Amino acid sequence: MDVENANCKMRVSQCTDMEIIPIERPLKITEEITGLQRLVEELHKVFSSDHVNVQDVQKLMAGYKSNQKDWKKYAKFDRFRYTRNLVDAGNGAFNIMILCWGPGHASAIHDHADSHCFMKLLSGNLEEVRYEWPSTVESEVRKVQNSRRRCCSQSEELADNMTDLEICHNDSCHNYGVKVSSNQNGDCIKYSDGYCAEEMEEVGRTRLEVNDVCYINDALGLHRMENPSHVDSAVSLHLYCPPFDSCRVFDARTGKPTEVKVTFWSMYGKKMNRIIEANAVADSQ
Ligand code: CSS
Ligand code: FE2
Repeated sequence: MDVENANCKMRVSQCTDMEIIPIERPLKITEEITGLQRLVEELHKVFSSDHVNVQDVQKLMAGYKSNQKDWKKYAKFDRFRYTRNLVDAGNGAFNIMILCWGPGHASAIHDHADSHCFMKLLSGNLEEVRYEWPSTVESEVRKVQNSRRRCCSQSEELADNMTDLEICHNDSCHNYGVKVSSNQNGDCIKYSDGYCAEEMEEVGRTRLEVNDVCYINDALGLHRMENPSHVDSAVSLHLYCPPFDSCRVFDARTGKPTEVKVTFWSMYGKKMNRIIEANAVADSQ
């Protein structure tokens, strides 16, 4: 099974047979779906079954042709940073939301909390920048892969050959005695809080055009999104399954992760003032 047939009803780390074949090219429109409302209805139908192929979700999202009339009630901007605006809570199986990016707005480098992330550009321009995981940080998916490897004597060799890791010799570092990838001098650099720093490696850039759909999960890497325009805003449609309310962001210079809560700027077209209010609206849906 490859990524396209992976079951996105399940967390990425639980997709047992998923081969990591990145779907790099943004997907273009094939079959047309009229209106965002129809798209949401179709997604509900697909997600009512136990197995949902990644590719089926991509195709549905690609089939919707962006029309501002459909989504402008959700497109609420902030001057200072990008906003997340909930469109539909997918009966608990997925979240669909509209993200609004002012000129120059960008996300931090982040993971996707072991969920599947689908993204479609609705207006403007967005650039996706991909990164490798820092070797000092483990994703759920890597933990599961490693524990499967350890149980399988045949693959013992594979685990050792995976990367050229060095043992950290900093005895006050939390990675002491652990294999980490070293910098060019073969050192594991220690910062004041004892964290072994490792500059994050950019591995690719993709410029999205309106209506393009792309996909990422933690097995494929990390990314950050950026609106490269200093003049125009951008709007994107995101589907996450299973939904998540926190993820990790990473410092590009050191690879250090920080767990952050993700919140909604508006829900169902209504601006949120406080988190308490957001919970009240969610409960009433
Ligand atoms: N994952 C980010 C947006 S880029 S996919 C978020 O949900 O805020
Ligand atoms: Fe993301």
